[in-house]
Amino acid sequence: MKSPEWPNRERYVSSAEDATMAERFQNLIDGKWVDAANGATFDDINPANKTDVLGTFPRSDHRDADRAVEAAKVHFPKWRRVPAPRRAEILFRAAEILLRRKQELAQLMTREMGKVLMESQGDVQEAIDMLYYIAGEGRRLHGETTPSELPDMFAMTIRVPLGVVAAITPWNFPLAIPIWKLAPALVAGNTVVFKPAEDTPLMAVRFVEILLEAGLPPGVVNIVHGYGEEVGAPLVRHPEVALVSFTGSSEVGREVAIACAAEHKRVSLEMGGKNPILVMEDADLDLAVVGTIWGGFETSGQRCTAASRILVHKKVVREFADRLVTKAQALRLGDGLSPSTDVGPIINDARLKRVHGYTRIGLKEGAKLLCGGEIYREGECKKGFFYTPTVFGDVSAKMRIAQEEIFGPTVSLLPVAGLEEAIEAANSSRYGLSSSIYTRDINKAFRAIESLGAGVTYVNAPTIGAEVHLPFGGIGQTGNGHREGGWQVLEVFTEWKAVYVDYSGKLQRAQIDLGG
Ligand code: UN1
Repeated sequence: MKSPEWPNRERYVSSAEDATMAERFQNLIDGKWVDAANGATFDDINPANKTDVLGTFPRSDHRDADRAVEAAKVHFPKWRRVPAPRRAEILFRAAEILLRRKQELAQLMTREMGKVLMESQGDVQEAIDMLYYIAGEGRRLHGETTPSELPDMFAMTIRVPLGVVAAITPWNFPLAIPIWKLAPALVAGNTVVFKPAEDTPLMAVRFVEILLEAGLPPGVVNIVHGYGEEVGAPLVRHPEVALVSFTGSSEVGREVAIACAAEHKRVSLEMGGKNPILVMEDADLDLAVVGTIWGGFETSGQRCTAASRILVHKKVVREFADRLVTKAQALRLGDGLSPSTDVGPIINDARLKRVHGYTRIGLKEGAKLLCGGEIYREGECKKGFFYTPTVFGDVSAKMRIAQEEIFGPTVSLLPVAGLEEAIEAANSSRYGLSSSIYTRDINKAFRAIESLGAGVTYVNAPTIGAEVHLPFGGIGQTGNGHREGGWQVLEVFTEWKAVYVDYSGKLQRAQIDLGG
């Protein structure tokens, strides 16, 4: 079978001096912390200060993936027999530990991936919320009962686990997204091989340590660190992996899906977004501006839910643009641990260059750069990967900057003549994750709710901030029909089994005995 073509990325390699100071971390396989089979390592770098190395981590390959899957497979029969309420108690206890350690973990998260402390606190809180919510499912995991067409026959459905789950997670929500996957996987009785993003391996280690402290038996969750093309790809292809749950780019997601198709395995994909905000002529413009700032520039725009296309009614577009630019220019870039920082760095140098590349593309396409558009190297920022919050005006729906996911602090303004045109432009994207409309007109709001092609729609609120007990996911090239969050996530991590119990004591033939 052709191996997936995982995109190669440039990576920052620290000097030998940095590396000797850094703590050395390991994979977790069958309850034991171990090096990669090949002994190779990579560095975990603070994007606000590239001389700050958080640790070195194993650069695993297919041998480590094999071992981790083998361990998860061995522990599956025992783990699935632990009653679901007991499995859930472990998640509940993990939530309690996270709550106690929230500040410390948030600080570490900011150091590891850059977003401002308040947002890291939000990430840890989202993880806590999900653990509590899914822990409740331990006493539900509902199936159904339904009448049989035959007498003395009991019919019901139950949920059963799938087996070994591979969880491949991104760096932008280093705790919340792994927990979106691991919590439902575990409550349902699956065992896990967890491949965290190579940009945030330390948060993954801390989280799994907490699960162990909360009482998770060894071998139920295994971690393999490393790069997608080296350890992610063999993990996805491994025949003993029953389900792959992946969050990342649409390009890699496609390769994951193709590899899963070859083995007929279930795959849940959560991928890109190009999320629109519609600003109608009757909108509260101040509210729409602060919503755009929050949705477009938080996490430096590095969210799959980030607002990146703002479709503004022509009558108010100039005023909206002026207010937005004033606010965007006032945002202070810096280390996310500093209380004066509004926007932190981009995750790494390759991503920074990519974001800047889109500014060049926008200019070439004829969009008007209203602010930002620069790699920022002032003062302390010269040690990291910073990009100035960027607003493009006069953007049309077909331009690449209005179609492609930039995953950076770049917002495009598209003037529109009214609601119908705004909806049409919004839906001209290949993605469909989040969406929003600012209006005071209830009719327009409901028209948008009904018509926007997205898995999530907000009214008078930005595109980010989904809560854990509602289904999260998108249409088009954002996903493949599955949802995370809500009870709906259980549809990913369980199989349905239909059960018939015949208490008649004789052979009963459905469709035949009672047929006319
Ligand atoms: C993501 O960007 O990958 O709604 C997830 C939000 C967050 C989750 C974002 N709760 O923005």
